[in-house]
Amino acid sequence: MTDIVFSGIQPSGVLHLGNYLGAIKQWVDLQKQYKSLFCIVDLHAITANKLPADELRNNIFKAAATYIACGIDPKQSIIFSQSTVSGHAELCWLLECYTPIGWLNRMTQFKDKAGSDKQKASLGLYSYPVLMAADILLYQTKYVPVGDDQKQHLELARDIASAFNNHYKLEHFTIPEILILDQTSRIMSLRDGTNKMSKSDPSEYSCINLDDTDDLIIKKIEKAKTDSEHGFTDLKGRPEINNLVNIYSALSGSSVEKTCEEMNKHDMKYFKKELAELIISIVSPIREKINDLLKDQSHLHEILKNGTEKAAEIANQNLKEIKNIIGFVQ
Ligand code: AQP
Repeated sequence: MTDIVFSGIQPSGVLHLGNYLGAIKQWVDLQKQYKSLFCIVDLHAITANKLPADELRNNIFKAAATYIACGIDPKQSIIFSQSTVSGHAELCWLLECYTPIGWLNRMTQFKDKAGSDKQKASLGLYSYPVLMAADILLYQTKYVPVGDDQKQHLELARDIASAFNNHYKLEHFTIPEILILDQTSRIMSLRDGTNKMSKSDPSEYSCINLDDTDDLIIKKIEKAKTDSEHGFTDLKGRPEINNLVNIYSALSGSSVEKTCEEMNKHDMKYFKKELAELIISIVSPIREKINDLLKDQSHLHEILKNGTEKAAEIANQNLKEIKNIIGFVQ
């Protein structure tokens, strides 16, 4: 059996440069080598801030368009939305019954996202990592390409898979492995280099969205927080400039050392101009392709429906085996 790659992004907003560099960029390469499923994880998107229905629907189509615009080929990979394959929610319930509450209490993302009043957070936000484990284990996934923030959730998915296998003394679930790109595993906010770039950041200038206009990108980079008086010799203790150099180096393919050496010959204004141009050279063609694809929503819908059919076939077979192992009469 060929190894399976699975990953997903929440349609909780417009996808950004962090999503691209931390996740999607490696999906594009992996799809050539492995059977790949790229999911729009809409069930996850209702665990915290619930968007109006029309906005969520638009975000789902936009996420599909973004995957394709970034280079995911629907002929090669399975693109679909999570809520259209009922096996995700079904397996989530089954796995919850093998997951001790103590394991969930350790999850730092819940602590961050629940805010100060945890009693008001939804049960869905609390059990989010079990749904993520179900997403992965449903397809007997071998590799999960994600950003650094998902490391703890992936460890939990491995623990849950092992707990199930050990309980029935068999090797049913493939134990998934995380794939993280060292350099770009955590792209930080342009306004605060200690926080990750995030769709839900209230500051518009914290994030480069993949549908930003060229002018907006220039503005966001001009406004990006830096400490211009220090040059590029030592980046230690300078999270904002470190982040910008990291983005420059990831997009240009030049090492951080080389980038610093080159930029040391110039001032911060020059660096920001070069960085904005580089980002535009990557984001502008993506934005144009997204806008093009969005003109034909029924075509995007067809791609998603086709993906659902293929994903459900794998999921249903696995679910049948899991239910049989547990002892359900079907
Ligand atoms: N800043 C980032 N740097 C590197 N990778 C990132 N990812 C997200 N932000 C960064 C990776 O993108 C994939 C999808 O993440 P997600 O959007 O489903 O959830 P998230 O990590 O919670 O992202 P956001 O932007 O912060 O969303 P909201 O604000 O809605 O919660 C994952 O592989 C993630 O690691």
